[in-house]
Amino acid sequence: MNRRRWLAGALATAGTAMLSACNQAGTALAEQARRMGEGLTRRAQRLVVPRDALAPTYSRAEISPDFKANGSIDPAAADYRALKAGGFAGYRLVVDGLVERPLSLSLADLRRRPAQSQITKHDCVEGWTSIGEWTGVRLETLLEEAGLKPSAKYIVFHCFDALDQQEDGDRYYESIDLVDARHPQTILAYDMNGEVLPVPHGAPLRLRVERQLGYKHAKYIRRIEAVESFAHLGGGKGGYWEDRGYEWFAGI
Ligand SMILES: Nc1nc2c(c(=O)[nH]1)N[C@H]1C(S)=C(S)[C@@H](COP(=O)(O)O)O[C@H]1N2
Ligand SMILES: [Mo]
Repeated sequence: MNRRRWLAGALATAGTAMLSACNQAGTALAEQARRMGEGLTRRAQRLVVPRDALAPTYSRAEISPDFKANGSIDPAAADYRALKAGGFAGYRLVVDGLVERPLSLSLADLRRRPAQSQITKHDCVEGWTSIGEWTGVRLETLLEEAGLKPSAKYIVFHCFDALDQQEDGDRYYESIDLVDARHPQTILAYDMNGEVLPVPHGAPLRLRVERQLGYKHAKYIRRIEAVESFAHLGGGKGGYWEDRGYEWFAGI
């Protein structure tokens, strides 16, 4: 965190210095440096706002007509395909691990719990954003019901999909800490833009963790596990993309 903030500040300063040095010439390079500094400064500013601050929300009119679907868009796993063929009637969300009362909930069960909607901007590291409306149940509601044990430190999301679409491929997973898990905008979404969540966007259930970059928003969730450490899962870095070099903390 500190190193990143320092780097952002240093680059922003370099950008400004370059801008004044090239002021006369007004080169495209200086303009590029200035814009780069601005982008980094904005991210650095958002990183210093309190972790529980709300992500910005938008109006219905601002919803993207063509929200991009990214990563897995139609999992090939046999268990997923069987559930999809049955309209997800047989789907159960399992909540287990370091909890007092493990849960197994159907989509109807989830829809019976208090619903929350939010219109937010999704921010992917690949450099695109889209605005969408998400409706679902707060993760905190389910964690309260299950009763976290005091040793629980992280919440892990186990997904149905493997990006290589192989039955024995590494399945997507993600993890967040309890600050993000309890954040008021952290929901398990079953609807998108007022319709049932479509398969390309993670049907039947996906995470929205609005203060984090796109890859933290696990789609196709099959199981939520409370853990003390994620060192024993996958490559040990806390997520599918983290195991391949992405940062675990992707706060925005
Ligand atoms: N299970 C699963 N979740 C995932 C992914 C994925 O490939 N599989 N891709 C991630 C990435 S990189 C992004 S940007 C978002 C894309 O969500 P979208 O398809 O609704 O745009 O999902 C994230 N969650
Ligand atoms: Mo992404």
